[in-house]
Amino acid sequence: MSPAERVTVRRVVARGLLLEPDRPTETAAGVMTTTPVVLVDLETSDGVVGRCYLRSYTPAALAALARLVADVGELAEGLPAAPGVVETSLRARLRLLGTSGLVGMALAGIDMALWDALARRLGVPLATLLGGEPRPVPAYASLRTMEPAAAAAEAEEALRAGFTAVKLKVGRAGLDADLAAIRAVRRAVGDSTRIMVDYNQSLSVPEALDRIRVLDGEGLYWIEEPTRADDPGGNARIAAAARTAIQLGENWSGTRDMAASLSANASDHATLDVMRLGGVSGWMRAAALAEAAAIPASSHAFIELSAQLLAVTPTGLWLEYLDHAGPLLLEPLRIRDGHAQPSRAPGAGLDWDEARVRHAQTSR
Ligand code: SMN
Ligand code: MG
Repeated sequence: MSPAERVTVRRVVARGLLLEPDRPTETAAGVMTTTPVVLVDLETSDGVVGRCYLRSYTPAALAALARLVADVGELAEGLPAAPGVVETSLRARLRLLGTSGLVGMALAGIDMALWDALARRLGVPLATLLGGEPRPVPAYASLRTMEPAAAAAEAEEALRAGFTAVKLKVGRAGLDADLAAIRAVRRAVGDSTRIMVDYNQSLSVPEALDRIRVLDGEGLYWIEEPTRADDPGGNARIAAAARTAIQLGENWSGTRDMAASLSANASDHATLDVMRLGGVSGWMRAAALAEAAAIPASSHAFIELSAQLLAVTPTGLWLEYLDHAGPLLLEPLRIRDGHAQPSRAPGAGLDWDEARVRHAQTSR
């Protein structure tokens, strides 16, 4: 039996934190003034600790997600610390409950932490363990504000930080409001900067078809989630009618959702969310689907892990820079010349600044 096989899962510790970012994140689906995250520490029998974090999107689900990670983690205790073995075992034991939603997120957290532990044990960055190398990855700045003047100012900040592409959230009001924000950002960044927009599923298909006739004249790089993410047919109608590329994927719960969307030709780009897809294991399966479909794959949030994973994604394109856990890290992800610089330390670069974690725990 190899040393890696002798190593087992000793315990999983989950800590729920409600972070207060320096500015809220505004979307057509609402304003997020806090960032609910679950820190996952997975200890193995040889003392190596794999780490990751999850997001529950709303404080209402934070305690439940943290508890699920801890309880599902108990089911993994004693199993070989091998992601594939643990995933197979846990999915089998949770089959009657179902493994989407919060359960899927908890399973993804355990998978991410196991892969981190594996890379730490072998002393290599995750990208290296997966057969690549931690190379710089082009990144776009995901703007948090939607109001025209504020978004324009934030976009200028992004350019000063070296980004060459920005994403603007739209869809909270009518087309005129969308255009006012798009044109304010365009004036701020000029014609050489790429502008993506994100509707966060806020439009009906007819409304999306109507707006896109005008948006096609705005020189946008992509239009993200114009309508419900669980309507591949509706998105396919929009993608067929639009001249601008359509982006989908952050809400694919696993690779079955992704396969259904790809077979419906629902989008021109794919967004990969490492938590929703089922962790590193799910991402690698999704990356293979994207290659088979010859569709560009960009990341959603989870910037540190995504920077490692995009380095080994055949059709990998953009990293979405939307930082959530950076204030808790000893080494936040660095951006240079518009590129994310994946950690070259063993694992995925997620080491907590425990003093800041404690402060975050007490400051609520
Ligand atoms: C988004 C989703 C959830 C929270 C913040 C932002 C947005 C994105 O859809 O693509 O970042
Ligand atoms: Mg989005």
